[in-house]
Amino acid sequence: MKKFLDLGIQPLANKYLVKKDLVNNKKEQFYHLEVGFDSKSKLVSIMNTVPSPKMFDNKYPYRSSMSQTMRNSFKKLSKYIKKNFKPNLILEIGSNDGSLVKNFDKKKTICVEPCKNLAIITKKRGYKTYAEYWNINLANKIKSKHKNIDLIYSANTLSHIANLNSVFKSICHVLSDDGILIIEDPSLMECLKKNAYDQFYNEHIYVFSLVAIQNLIKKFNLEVFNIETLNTHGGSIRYFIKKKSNKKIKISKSVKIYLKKELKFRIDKFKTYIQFKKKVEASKKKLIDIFSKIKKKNKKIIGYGSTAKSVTVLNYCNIDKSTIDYFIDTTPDKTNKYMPGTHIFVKKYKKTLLKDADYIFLGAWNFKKEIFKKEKKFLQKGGKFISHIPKPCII
Ligand code: JHZ
Repeated sequence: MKKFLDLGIQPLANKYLVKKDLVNNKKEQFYHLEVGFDSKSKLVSIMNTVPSPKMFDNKYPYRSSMSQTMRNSFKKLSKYIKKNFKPNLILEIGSNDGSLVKNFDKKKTICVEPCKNLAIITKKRGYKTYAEYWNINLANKIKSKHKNIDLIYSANTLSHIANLNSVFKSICHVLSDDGILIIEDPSLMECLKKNAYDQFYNEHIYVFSLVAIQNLIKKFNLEVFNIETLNTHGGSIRYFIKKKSNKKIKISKSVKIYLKKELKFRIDKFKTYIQFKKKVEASKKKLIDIFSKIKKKNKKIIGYGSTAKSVTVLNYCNIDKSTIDYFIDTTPDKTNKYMPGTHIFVKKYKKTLLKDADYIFLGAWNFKKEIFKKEKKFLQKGGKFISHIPKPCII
């Protein structure tokens, strides 16, 4: 693993603090966020990992159902799965608050979600839910209780697990021979193109490319047979994977096409990452410059969407509550709390709060379209957003 980027000392991106923590001067956990490239496997990953139980516990705040974009994306996918694969039994790894499984029959769906506060949601809705981490022990347990799992789905989860060999071994163990594995995670090429360095934080241990996924899964006699590119989370890839022994499914042209694009982009070369690092450092300077010019004019800035990504940006660029008064967010477990590291307060989203601001920092830049539609009036009245993607600018 060769290091190419240093994003400084960072707090855990989803560890929100309450007032008592600040009063008692509670010690937050920090880690050094460095990103590296493995020239053999072509994997890009953070270099200092945090143990899963420290990140995914019984207070995990992120909920995938908080955006219309994600709800629509899951609904569309569920229709596609039903039509094309007609699965007997679906297993979702990292089911979060059930935004995908709610589109499927309770009797035909199994959830795996280690965050107990989220697992309880799908359990209460009647879905069989294992509130455990995905590993071979759990795979054994599931295999002994459920037969013929022919579809496994996992969105924005596998990139959060350090031991990928254990991940794929466990998947192969439970997936039927003619079963399908669908995984979905941010695309490395999109991340590099958009200069989205904030895709790196303690939970995003990996940002995958097709090249790296292919290298990883071939050891397990798995192969990608189709690729879909998505606009979600700043540009994601949906990989459709099968066992090599299953000859009934043909490999779609989409795989070769995407691979060609990645290689043309030189995703497999260390030099590409050195160029990225330079762009990231320039982006930091520019963003700090934009903020300081606005503050010199005594204007008020608030943040919109208290994302894990914005925790990376704010801590990397040393932007704190002297610059951003507060954030607004719709997530119940983030509001009335303080953001990790910077301790910027998060208020419950209310449209009227926007009137209060001269500028809004777009923490949830990946939902720009949805948010701009929702806040049309603010924009029409001359309200300005600040975004750091793809380049720091005022919109
Ligand atoms: P969003 C999380 O990352 C963490 P984050 C995790 N590690 C991961 O991989 C991705 O998700 C998938 C709010 N919001 O999805 C809700 C509004 O307030 O970009 C969320 O707090 N109003 C699991 O945190 C945040 O913005 C809105 O209208 O970077 C969006 O977070 C909308 C649309 C969102 O993920």
